[in-house]
Amino acid sequence: MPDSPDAITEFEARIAAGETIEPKDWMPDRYRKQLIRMMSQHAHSEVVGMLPEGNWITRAPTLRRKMGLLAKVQDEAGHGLYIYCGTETLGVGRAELVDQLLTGKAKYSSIFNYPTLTWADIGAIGWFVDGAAIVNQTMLAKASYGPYARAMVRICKEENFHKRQGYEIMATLAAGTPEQKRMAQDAVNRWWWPSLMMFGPSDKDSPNSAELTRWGVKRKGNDELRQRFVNLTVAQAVAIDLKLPDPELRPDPATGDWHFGPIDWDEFSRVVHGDGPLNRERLAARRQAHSDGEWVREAASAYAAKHTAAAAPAAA
Ligand code: BYC
Repeated sequence: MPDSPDAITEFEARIAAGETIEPKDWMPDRYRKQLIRMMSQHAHSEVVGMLPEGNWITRAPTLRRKMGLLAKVQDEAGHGLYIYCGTETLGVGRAELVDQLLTGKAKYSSIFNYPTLTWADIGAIGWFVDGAAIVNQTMLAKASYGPYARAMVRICKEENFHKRQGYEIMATLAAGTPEQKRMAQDAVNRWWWPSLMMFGPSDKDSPNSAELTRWGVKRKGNDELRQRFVNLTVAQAVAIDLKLPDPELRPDPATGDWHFGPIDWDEFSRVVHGDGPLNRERLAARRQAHSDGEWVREAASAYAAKHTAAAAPAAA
């Protein structure tokens, strides 16, 4: 049955009054679907996002770096789990969502389809990718859906540590030998534009933004957040003497923003639709991990079933 106009009006009034929507509250079917789409995609991004960095755990240059990276990658798994739990409150199970990822039906962030070629890429991911995620997720911490917003508060705290470890890696390399500095600059050159693409298409080409904004899930548009990220990052690059690879980058006195050059939306579209540098490898790695973990899921379910049965009162 379609949602009644009166119920939708009342729901939208709650959002306009700044109320938080909780799992047992009435919500339009479309709101629920949009949240499931966006949150599950976010959870998948956290999980797939472990792969590019996980690739460097055994090759971290010092024990301190290895411990930092291990902790970060583990945090990303935790972020995925918080958000999958959030989606469960909307009535969809994690197994179904994971299946959508593994069969290629669900998206995950385009950024994780790029390779990590050198240690400096780990620095660039922390600085740019976690930096972009903080800008996006600080906004989502004010989203109208309570479980998603609350997950973002905790995630943003952890992302702050991630960003600092990445920036520190870059600052160290940039102040190191000429070869280390070249490596840092090369990583900046490769990760900058894909990081800007993380924010999604321009608002005029974003089919979901209007609805998500009306319902208070998104509080700011993709372009505004992207601009905020550029404005914050320019000064950080200057401070460690690395150059952002954009000849058009200049302050715009009219807006107070940093003007940046055009984004290659054809590349974005190719990556989002499965044809990026490592899309196939990423999905293959996730499928392999899922299959390797089958015995763990079976054992956990058997344990839960046994203990649930033991705890149940005997039938009269
Ligand atoms: N990549 O209408 P739009 C992390 C899709 S991980 C792929 O603007 P929306 C980390 C979009 O889904 C956290 N697809 O969509 C982990 C839509 O397709 P569908 C990463 C993208 O939802 C490990 C279509 O394009 N952050 O931090 O209004 C290590 C049209 O877009 C992308 C999140 O996941 C993309 N970049 O806005 C380090 C943030 N952009 O679904 C770090 C949560 C767009 O209609 N998500 N698409 O077929 C969001 O904030 C929003 O979903 C987006 C897109 C801004 C990404």
